Amino acid sequence: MTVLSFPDDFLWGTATSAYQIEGAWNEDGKGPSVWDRFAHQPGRVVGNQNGDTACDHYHRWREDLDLIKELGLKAYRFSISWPRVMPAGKGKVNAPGLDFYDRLVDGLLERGIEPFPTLFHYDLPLALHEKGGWTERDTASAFGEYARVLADRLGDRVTWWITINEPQIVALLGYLAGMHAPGVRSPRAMVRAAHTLLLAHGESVRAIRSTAKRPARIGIALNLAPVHPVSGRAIDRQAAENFDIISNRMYLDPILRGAYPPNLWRYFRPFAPAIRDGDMQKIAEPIDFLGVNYYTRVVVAGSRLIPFLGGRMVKPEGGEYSDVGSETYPEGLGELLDRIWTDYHPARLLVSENGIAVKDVPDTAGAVDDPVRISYLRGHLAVLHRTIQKKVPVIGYFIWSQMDNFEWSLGYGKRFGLVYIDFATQQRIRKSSFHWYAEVIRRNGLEDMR
Ligand code: IFM
Repeated sequence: MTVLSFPDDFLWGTATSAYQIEGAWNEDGKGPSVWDRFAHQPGRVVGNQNGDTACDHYHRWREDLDLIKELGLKAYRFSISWPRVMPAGKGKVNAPGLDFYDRLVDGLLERGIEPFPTLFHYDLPLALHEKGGWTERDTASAFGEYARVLADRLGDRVTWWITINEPQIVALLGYLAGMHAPGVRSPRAMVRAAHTLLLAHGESVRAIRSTAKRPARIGIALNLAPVHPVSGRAIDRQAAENFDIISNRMYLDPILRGAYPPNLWRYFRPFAPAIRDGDMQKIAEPIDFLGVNYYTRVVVAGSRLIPFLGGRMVKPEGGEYSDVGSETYPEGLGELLDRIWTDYHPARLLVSENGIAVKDVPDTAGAVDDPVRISYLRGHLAVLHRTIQKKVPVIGYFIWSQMDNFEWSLGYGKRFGLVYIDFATQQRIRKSSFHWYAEVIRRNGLEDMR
Protein backbone atom coordinates (compact mmCIF):
# COMPACT_ATOMS: atom_id res chain seq x y z
CA MET A 1 0.00 0.00 0.00
CA THR A 2 1.37 3.44 -0.82
CA VAL A 3 1.31 6.17 1.76
CA LEU A 4 0.78 9.84 1.07
CA SER A 5 3.65 11.16 3.17
CA PHE A 6 3.83 14.63 4.63
CA PRO A 7 6.97 16.73 5.28
CA ASP A 8 9.05 15.54 8.26
CA ASP A 9 8.40 18.64 10.34
CA PHE A 10 4.68 18.83 9.47
CA LEU A 11 2.62 20.17 12.39
CA TRP A 12 -0.21 17.74 13.08
CA GLY A 13 -2.63 19.36 15.48
CA THR A 14 -6.11 19.87 16.82
CA ALA A 15 -7.84 23.08 17.88
CA THR A 16 -10.24 24.32 20.58
CA SER A 17 -11.24 27.66 22.07
CA ALA A 18 -11.59 28.91 25.64
CA TYR A 19 -15.32 29.66 25.86
CA GLN A 20 -16.19 26.47 24.01
CA ILE A 21 -14.34 24.13 26.40
CA GLU A 22 -13.17 25.75 29.63
CA GLY A 23 -16.29 26.41 31.71
CA ALA A 24 -15.37 28.04 35.07
CA TRP A 25 -17.00 31.17 33.68
CA ASN A 26 -16.85 33.10 36.94
CA GLU A 27 -14.03 31.42 38.86
CA ASP A 28 -10.70 32.66 40.18
CA GLY A 29 -11.32 36.30 39.34
CA LYS A 30 -12.37 35.89 35.70
CA GLY A 31 -14.41 38.82 34.37
CA PRO A 32 -17.55 38.32 32.25
CA SER A 33 -17.30 38.20 28.48
CA VAL A 34 -19.87 39.16 25.86
CA TRP A 35 -20.55 35.42 25.43
CA ASP A 36 -21.28 34.94 29.13
CA ARG A 37 -23.92 37.63 28.91
CA PHE A 38 -25.30 36.63 25.49
CA ALA A 39 -25.69 32.95 26.35
CA HIS A 40 -27.45 33.84 29.60
CA GLN A 41 -30.13 35.74 27.67
CA PRO A 42 -33.12 33.51 26.94
CA GLY A 43 -33.54 32.50 23.30
CA ARG A 44 -29.99 33.25 22.13
CA VAL A 45 -28.69 29.66 22.12
CA VAL A 46 -30.54 26.46 21.20
CA GLY A 47 -32.06 25.02 24.38
CA ASN A 48 -30.87 28.10 26.29
CA GLN A 49 -27.53 26.35 26.79
CA ASN A 50 -24.39 28.25 27.74
CA GLY A 51 -20.66 27.80 28.28
CA ASP A 52 -20.77 28.01 32.10
CA THR A 53 -19.38 24.48 32.44
CA ALA A 54 -18.74 23.36 28.83
CA CYS A 55 -16.13 20.53 28.93
CA ASP A 56 -14.91 21.67 32.33
CA HIS A 57 -11.47 21.85 30.78
CA TYR A 58 -10.43 24.53 33.31
CA HIS A 59 -10.43 21.77 35.92
CA ARG A 60 -9.74 18.74 33.73
CA TRP A 61 -6.94 20.14 31.59
CA ARG A 62 -4.39 17.53 32.72
CA GLU A 63 -6.63 14.68 31.56
CA ASP A 64 -7.22 16.52 28.28
CA LEU A 65 -3.51 17.09 27.71
CA ASP A 66 -2.88 13.40 28.38
CA LEU A 67 -5.35 12.56 25.61
CA ILE A 68 -3.60 15.03 23.33
CA LYS A 69 -0.29 13.36 24.05
CA GLU A 70 -1.78 9.93 23.45
CA LEU A 71 -3.02 11.16 20.07
CA GLY A 72 0.59 12.02 19.25
CA LEU A 73 -0.07 15.65 18.29
CA LYS A 74 2.90 17.81 17.39
CA ALA A 75 0.97 21.00 18.15
CA TYR A 76 -2.18 22.03 19.98
CA ARG A 77 -4.17 25.17 19.26
CA PHE A 78 -6.15 26.64 22.17
CA SER A 79 -7.38 30.13 22.89
CA ILE A 80 -6.74 32.39 25.83
CA SER A 81 -9.73 33.98 27.49
CA TRP A 82 -9.07 37.73 27.53
CA PRO A 83 -11.41 38.39 30.52
CA ARG A 84 -9.78 35.54 32.48
CA VAL A 85 -6.44 37.31 32.12
CA MET A 86 -7.70 40.91 32.25
CA PRO A 87 -11.19 40.95 33.79
CA ALA A 88 -11.99 44.49 32.57
CA GLY A 89 -10.13 44.08 29.26
CA LYS A 90 -7.38 46.51 30.27
CA GLY A 91 -5.55 47.60 33.37
CA LYS A 92 -5.48 45.03 36.14
CA VAL A 93 -4.13 41.56 35.35
CA ASN A 94 -5.81 38.61 37.10
CA ALA A 95 -2.89 36.50 38.34
CA PRO A 96 -4.80 33.19 38.72
CA GLY A 97 -6.10 33.53 35.14
CA LEU A 98 -2.65 34.10 33.70
CA ASP A 99 -1.28 31.27 35.85
CA PHE A 100 -3.77 28.87 34.28
CA TYR A 101 -2.36 29.46 30.79
CA ASP A 102 1.18 29.36 32.13
CA ARG A 103 0.50 25.87 33.51
CA LEU A 104 -1.21 24.84 30.29
CA VAL A 105 1.82 25.90 28.22
CA ASP A 106 4.18 24.06 30.56
CA GLY A 107 1.90 21.01 30.51
CA LEU A 108 2.06 20.94 26.71
CA LEU A 109 5.82 21.42 26.56
CA GLU A 110 6.38 18.70 29.16
CA ARG A 111 4.43 16.36 26.90
CA GLY A 112 6.47 17.42 23.86
CA ILE A 113 3.64 19.38 22.20
CA GLU A 114 4.07 22.82 20.62
CA PRO A 115 1.57 25.34 22.09
CA PHE A 116 -0.36 27.45 19.55
CA PRO A 117 -2.29 30.02 21.60
CA THR A 118 -4.92 32.18 19.92
CA LEU A 119 -5.34 35.50 21.71
CA PHE A 120 -8.95 36.17 20.78
CA HIS A 121 -11.64 33.67 19.90
CA TYR A 122 -14.92 35.67 20.32
CA ASP A 123 -14.97 36.18 24.12
CA LEU A 124 -14.52 39.95 24.36
CA PRO A 125 -14.47 41.29 27.94
CA LEU A 126 -17.95 42.66 28.65
CA ALA A 127 -16.46 45.80 30.18
CA LEU A 128 -14.96 46.69 26.78
CA HIS A 129 -18.22 45.95 24.99
CA GLU A 130 -19.90 48.45 27.28
CA LYS A 131 -17.50 51.09 25.97
CA GLY A 132 -18.32 50.23 22.33
CA GLY A 133 -16.50 46.91 21.93
CA TRP A 134 -15.12 46.22 18.49
CA THR A 135 -16.83 49.29 17.03
CA GLU A 136 -14.48 51.45 19.13
CA ARG A 137 -10.87 51.97 18.06
CA ASP A 138 -9.68 51.95 21.69
CA THR A 139 -10.45 48.23 21.80
CA ALA A 140 -7.57 47.67 19.37
CA SER A 141 -5.16 49.45 21.73
CA ALA A 142 -6.52 47.44 24.67
CA PHE A 143 -5.88 44.27 22.65
CA GLY A 144 -2.29 45.39 22.06
CA GLU A 145 -1.85 45.85 25.82
CA TYR A 146 -3.33 42.39 26.48
CA ALA A 147 -1.03 40.84 23.86
CA ARG A 148 1.96 42.45 25.55
CA VAL A 149 0.96 40.93 28.92
CA LEU A 150 0.77 37.46 27.34
CA ALA A 151 4.00 37.80 25.38
CA ASP A 152 5.75 39.00 28.52
CA ARG A 153 4.60 35.98 30.54
CA LEU A 154 4.58 33.20 27.92
CA GLY A 155 6.94 34.50 25.26
CA ASP A 156 9.95 32.73 26.76
CA ARG A 157 8.33 29.36 25.89
CA VAL A 158 5.73 30.01 23.18
CA THR A 159 6.98 30.37 19.60
CA TRP A 160 3.73 30.23 17.60
CA TRP A 161 0.98 32.80 18.14
CA ILE A 162 -2.39 33.33 16.45
CA THR A 163 -3.73 36.81 17.06
CA ILE A 164 -7.44 36.61 16.21
CA ASN A 165 -9.75 33.82 15.15
CA GLU A 166 -12.16 34.54 12.28
CA PRO A 167 -12.68 38.32 12.43
CA GLN A 168 -15.24 37.80 9.65
CA ILE A 169 -17.50 35.79 11.95
CA VAL A 170 -17.25 38.34 14.74
CA ALA A 171 -18.15 41.16 12.35
CA LEU A 172 -20.86 39.32 10.38
CA LEU A 173 -22.55 37.22 13.05
CA GLY A 174 -21.78 39.40 16.07
CA TYR A 175 -22.40 42.88 14.63
CA LEU A 176 -24.53 42.41 11.48
CA ALA A 177 -26.72 39.34 11.94
CA GLY A 178 -26.85 39.44 15.76
CA MET A 179 -26.59 35.64 15.90
CA HIS A 180 -23.40 35.69 17.95
CA ALA A 181 -22.44 37.88 20.91
CA PRO A 182 -22.77 40.76 21.32
CA GLY A 183 -25.97 40.38 19.27
CA VAL A 184 -25.75 43.69 17.39
CA ARG A 185 -27.54 44.12 14.05
CA SER A 186 -26.12 47.05 12.18
CA PRO A 187 -24.18 47.32 8.92
CA ARG A 188 -22.38 50.37 10.26
CA ALA A 189 -21.28 48.48 13.39
CA MET A 190 -20.22 45.50 11.27
CA VAL A 191 -17.88 47.55 9.10
CA ARG A 192 -16.42 49.41 12.05
CA ALA A 193 -15.92 46.16 13.98
CA ALA A 194 -14.12 44.58 11.03
CA HIS A 195 -11.72 47.52 10.81
CA THR A 196 -11.01 47.54 14.57
CA LEU A 197 -10.43 43.77 14.58
CA LEU A 198 -7.89 44.18 11.79
CA LEU A 199 -6.21 47.02 13.64
CA ALA A 200 -6.14 44.91 16.81
CA HIS A 201 -4.45 42.14 14.86
CA GLY A 202 -1.73 44.56 13.71
CA GLU A 203 -1.30 46.04 17.21
CA SER A 204 -0.85 42.59 18.70
CA VAL A 205 1.67 41.46 16.07
CA ARG A 206 3.83 44.45 17.00
CA ALA A 207 3.32 43.90 20.73
CA ILE A 208 4.26 40.21 20.64
CA ARG A 209 7.27 40.77 18.42
CA SER A 210 8.69 43.49 20.59
CA THR A 211 7.98 41.73 23.91
CA ALA A 212 8.48 37.96 23.53
CA LYS A 213 11.86 36.68 24.67
CA ARG A 214 12.17 34.08 21.95
CA PRO A 215 11.69 34.78 18.23
CA ALA A 216 7.94 34.63 17.67
CA ARG A 217 6.08 33.24 14.66
CA ILE A 218 2.83 35.11 14.41
CA GLY A 219 -0.25 34.67 12.24
CA ILE A 220 -4.02 35.11 12.14
CA ALA A 221 -6.76 32.53 11.47
CA LEU A 222 -9.25 33.53 8.75
CA ASN A 223 -12.25 31.44 7.78
CA LEU A 224 -12.11 31.39 4.01
CA ALA A 225 -14.00 29.60 1.27
CA PRO A 226 -13.95 29.44 -2.49
CA VAL A 227 -17.12 31.08 -3.77
CA HIS A 228 -18.73 29.44 -6.81
CA PRO A 229 -21.58 30.86 -8.87
CA VAL A 230 -24.42 28.36 -9.20
CA SER A 231 -24.33 28.84 -13.00
CA GLY A 232 -22.37 30.75 -15.61
CA ARG A 233 -25.06 33.48 -15.80
CA ALA A 234 -23.68 37.00 -15.33
CA ILE A 235 -25.96 37.67 -12.37
CA ASP A 236 -24.68 34.57 -10.53
CA ARG A 237 -21.08 35.39 -11.29
CA GLN A 238 -21.53 38.94 -10.03
CA ALA A 239 -23.11 37.69 -6.80
CA ALA A 240 -20.22 35.24 -6.30
CA GLU A 241 -17.77 38.10 -6.73
CA ASN A 242 -19.67 40.16 -4.15
CA PHE A 243 -19.58 37.32 -1.63
CA ASP A 244 -15.89 36.77 -2.26
CA ILE A 245 -15.08 40.42 -1.64
CA ILE A 246 -17.07 40.64 1.58
CA SER A 247 -16.09 37.34 3.13
CA ASN A 248 -12.58 36.64 1.82
CA ARG A 249 -10.93 39.68 0.30
CA MET A 250 -12.11 42.19 2.91
CA TYR A 251 -9.63 40.48 5.28
CA LEU A 252 -6.98 38.96 2.99
CA ASP A 253 -6.28 42.18 1.10
CA PRO A 254 -5.65 44.47 4.07
CA ILE A 255 -3.54 41.92 5.95
CA LEU A 256 -1.45 40.74 3.00
CA ARG A 257 -1.58 43.76 0.65
CA GLY A 258 -2.15 46.69 2.99
CA ALA A 259 -5.32 47.91 1.23
CA TYR A 260 -9.02 47.06 1.21
CA PRO A 261 -10.26 45.56 -2.09
CA PRO A 262 -10.77 48.45 -4.53
CA ASN A 263 -14.54 48.10 -4.85
CA LEU A 264 -15.34 47.06 -1.28
CA TRP A 265 -16.88 50.39 -0.33
CA ARG A 266 -19.40 50.21 -3.13
CA TYR A 267 -21.24 47.75 -0.85
CA PHE A 268 -20.78 49.74 2.32
CA ARG A 269 -20.41 53.33 1.06
CA PRO A 270 -22.60 54.99 3.71
CA PHE A 271 -20.99 52.95 6.45
CA ALA A 272 -17.29 53.05 5.52
CA PRO A 273 -15.16 53.33 8.68
CA ALA A 274 -12.85 56.25 9.28
CA ILE A 275 -9.48 54.95 8.17
CA ARG A 276 -6.71 56.99 9.75
CA ASP A 277 -3.20 57.56 8.47
CA GLY A 278 -1.06 54.57 9.39
CA ASP A 279 -3.98 52.17 9.87
CA MET A 280 -3.37 50.12 6.75
CA GLN A 281 0.34 49.89 7.47
CA LYS A 282 -0.42 48.63 10.95
CA ILE A 283 -2.89 46.03 9.66
CA ALA A 284 -0.35 44.79 7.13
CA GLU A 285 2.39 44.32 9.71
CA PRO A 286 4.28 41.31 8.26
CA ILE A 287 3.13 37.94 9.58
CA ASP A 288 4.93 34.61 9.58
CA PHE A 289 2.00 32.47 8.48
CA LEU A 290 -1.61 32.73 7.45
CA GLY A 291 -4.01 30.38 9.24
CA VAL A 292 -6.84 29.13 7.02
CA ASN A 293 -9.97 27.72 8.61
CA TYR A 294 -11.69 25.68 5.90
CA TYR A 295 -14.93 23.74 6.19
CA THR A 296 -16.78 24.05 2.90
CA ARG A 297 -17.22 26.05 -0.29
CA VAL A 298 -19.91 28.68 -0.84
CA VAL A 299 -22.29 28.41 -3.81
CA VAL A 300 -24.18 31.55 -4.71
CA ALA A 301 -27.23 32.35 -6.84
CA GLY A 302 -27.69 35.96 -7.97
CA SER A 303 -30.94 37.83 -7.38
CA ARG A 304 -31.94 41.40 -8.17
CA LEU A 305 -34.24 41.35 -5.16
CA ILE A 306 -31.40 41.02 -2.67
CA PRO A 307 -29.80 44.37 -2.04
CA PHE A 308 -26.17 44.73 -1.10
CA LEU A 309 -24.92 41.19 -1.79
CA GLY A 310 -27.01 40.68 -4.92
CA GLY A 311 -27.53 36.99 -4.19
CA ARG A 312 -27.92 34.23 -1.64
CA MET A 313 -26.18 31.00 -0.72
CA VAL A 314 -27.65 27.81 -2.12
CA LYS A 315 -27.09 24.13 -1.47
CA PRO A 316 -26.14 22.22 -4.60
CA GLU A 317 -28.20 19.07 -5.02
CA GLY A 318 -26.58 15.70 -4.63
CA GLY A 319 -23.93 16.87 -2.19
CA GLU A 320 -23.12 15.34 1.17
CA TYR A 321 -23.95 17.60 4.10
CA SER A 322 -22.73 17.74 7.69
CA ASP A 323 -24.88 17.98 10.80
CA VAL A 324 -24.63 21.78 10.56
CA GLY A 325 -25.69 21.67 6.91
CA SER A 326 -22.38 22.39 5.22
CA GLU A 327 -21.40 20.56 2.08
CA THR A 328 -18.43 18.19 2.19
CA TYR A 329 -16.21 19.57 -0.57
CA PRO A 330 -12.54 18.62 -0.10
CA GLU A 331 -11.46 20.00 -3.49
CA GLY A 332 -12.29 23.45 -2.16
CA LEU A 333 -9.37 23.26 0.27
CA GLY A 334 -6.90 22.82 -2.59
CA GLU A 335 -8.54 25.51 -4.69
CA LEU A 336 -8.43 27.94 -1.77
CA LEU A 337 -4.81 27.30 -0.78
CA ASP A 338 -3.66 27.53 -4.42
CA ARG A 339 -5.44 30.81 -4.85
CA ILE A 340 -4.09 32.36 -1.66
CA TRP A 341 -0.60 31.27 -2.55
CA THR A 342 -0.84 32.59 -6.10
CA ASP A 343 -2.58 35.86 -5.30
CA TYR A 344 -1.03 36.78 -1.95
CA HIS A 345 2.11 34.71 -1.39
CA PRO A 346 2.05 34.65 2.44
CA ALA A 347 5.29 33.46 4.08
CA ARG A 348 3.65 30.16 5.07
CA LEU A 349 0.18 28.67 5.24
CA LEU A 350 -1.39 26.63 7.98
CA VAL A 351 -4.74 24.85 7.93
CA SER A 352 -5.73 26.19 11.33
CA GLU A 353 -9.17 24.47 11.35
CA ASN A 354 -10.86 21.73 9.36
CA GLY A 355 -13.51 19.34 10.57
CA ILE A 356 -17.10 18.22 10.45
CA ALA A 357 -20.15 18.09 12.74
CA VAL A 358 -21.58 14.57 12.93
CA LYS A 359 -24.47 13.21 15.00
CA ASP A 360 -22.23 10.96 17.09
CA VAL A 361 -23.92 8.57 19.50
CA PRO A 362 -22.18 6.04 21.76
CA ASP A 363 -23.26 2.45 21.06
CA THR A 364 -24.47 0.08 23.77
CA ALA A 365 -20.87 -0.73 24.67
CA GLY A 366 -20.10 2.98 24.99
CA ALA A 367 -17.95 3.20 21.84
CA VAL A 368 -18.34 6.01 19.29
CA ASP A 369 -17.77 5.03 15.68
CA ASP A 370 -17.63 8.02 13.30
CA PRO A 371 -16.75 6.82 9.78
CA VAL A 372 -18.26 9.95 8.23
CA ARG A 373 -15.73 12.13 10.05
CA ILE A 374 -12.86 9.86 9.04
CA SER A 375 -13.93 10.00 5.43
CA TYR A 376 -14.21 13.82 5.57
CA LEU A 377 -10.75 14.19 7.12
CA ARG A 378 -9.17 11.66 4.79
CA GLY A 379 -10.59 13.47 1.75
CA HIS A 380 -9.25 16.81 2.90
CA LEU A 381 -5.83 15.42 3.79
CA ALA A 382 -5.50 13.80 0.37
CA VAL A 383 -6.19 17.17 -1.27
CA LEU A 384 -3.77 18.87 1.12
CA HIS A 385 -1.09 16.36 0.25
CA ARG A 386 -1.50 17.19 -3.44
CA THR A 387 -1.30 20.90 -2.64
CA ILE A 388 1.95 20.48 -0.72
CA GLN A 389 3.37 18.41 -3.59
CA LYS A 390 2.79 21.48 -5.78
CA LYS A 391 5.17 23.38 -3.45
CA VAL A 392 2.52 25.45 -1.70
CA PRO A 393 4.17 25.93 1.71
CA VAL A 394 1.57 24.49 4.10
CA ILE A 395 3.26 23.76 7.41
CA GLY A 396 0.49 22.11 9.41
CA TYR A 397 -3.06 20.89 9.75
CA PHE A 398 -5.31 21.34 12.78
CA ILE A 399 -8.54 19.40 13.17
CA TRP A 400 -11.50 21.22 14.65
CA SER A 401 -11.85 19.93 17.24
CA GLN A 402 -9.91 18.02 19.86
CA MET A 403 -13.17 17.35 21.72
CA ASP A 404 -16.89 17.99 21.36
CA ASN A 405 -17.75 21.43 22.72
CA PHE A 406 -20.14 24.38 22.84
CA GLU A 407 -20.93 25.22 19.21
CA TRP A 408 -21.97 28.84 19.89
CA SER A 409 -25.63 29.56 19.16
CA LEU A 410 -26.13 25.89 18.20
CA GLY A 411 -25.18 24.70 21.71
CA TYR A 412 -23.87 21.24 22.57
CA GLY A 413 -25.85 19.25 20.01
CA LYS A 414 -23.34 19.76 17.20
CA ARG A 415 -20.32 17.55 17.72
CA PHE A 416 -16.99 18.21 15.96
CA GLY A 417 -14.60 16.41 18.32
CA LEU A 418 -12.19 13.50 18.00
CA VAL A 419 -13.06 12.93 21.65
CA TYR A 420 -16.72 12.49 22.56
CA ILE A 421 -17.83 14.39 25.65
CA ASP A 422 -20.74 13.15 27.72
CA PHE A 423 -21.77 16.58 28.98
CA ALA A 424 -23.80 15.12 31.88
CA THR A 425 -20.88 13.18 33.38
CA GLN A 426 -17.89 14.85 31.67
CA GLN A 427 -16.70 11.43 30.59
CA ARG A 428 -14.27 11.55 27.65
CA ILE A 429 -14.57 8.79 25.00
CA ARG A 430 -12.08 8.41 22.16
CA LYS A 431 -14.01 8.19 18.86
CA SER A 432 -12.77 5.97 16.01
CA SER A 433 -11.51 9.14 14.31
CA PHE A 434 -9.21 9.66 17.31
CA HIS A 435 -7.52 6.30 16.67
CA TRP A 436 -7.47 6.94 12.93
CA TYR A 437 -5.79 10.35 13.36
CA ALA A 438 -3.25 8.89 15.82
CA GLU A 439 -2.27 6.43 13.10
CA VAL A 440 -1.99 9.18 10.46
CA ILE A 441 0.35 11.10 12.77
CA ARG A 442 2.37 8.01 13.65
CA ARG A 443 2.93 7.28 9.94
CA ASN A 444 3.23 10.96 9.06
CA GLY A 445 0.81 10.30 6.26
CA LEU A 446 -2.24 8.39 5.15
CA GLU A 447 -2.85 5.45 2.90
CA ASP A 448 -3.52 6.33 -0.72
CA MET A 449 -7.12 5.31 -1.39
CA ARG A 450 -7.13 6.14 -5.11
O1 IFM B 1 -16.73 26.04 16.52
C1 IFM B 1 -16.29 26.88 15.50
C2 IFM B 1 -15.05 27.63 15.93
O2 IFM B 1 -15.26 28.35 17.10
C3 IFM B 1 -14.62 28.59 14.86
N1 IFM B 1 -14.54 27.97 13.56
C4 IFM B 1 -15.63 27.12 13.15
C5 IFM B 1 -15.96 26.12 14.25
C6 IFM B 1 -17.10 25.20 13.79
O3 IFM B 1 -18.24 25.90 13.46
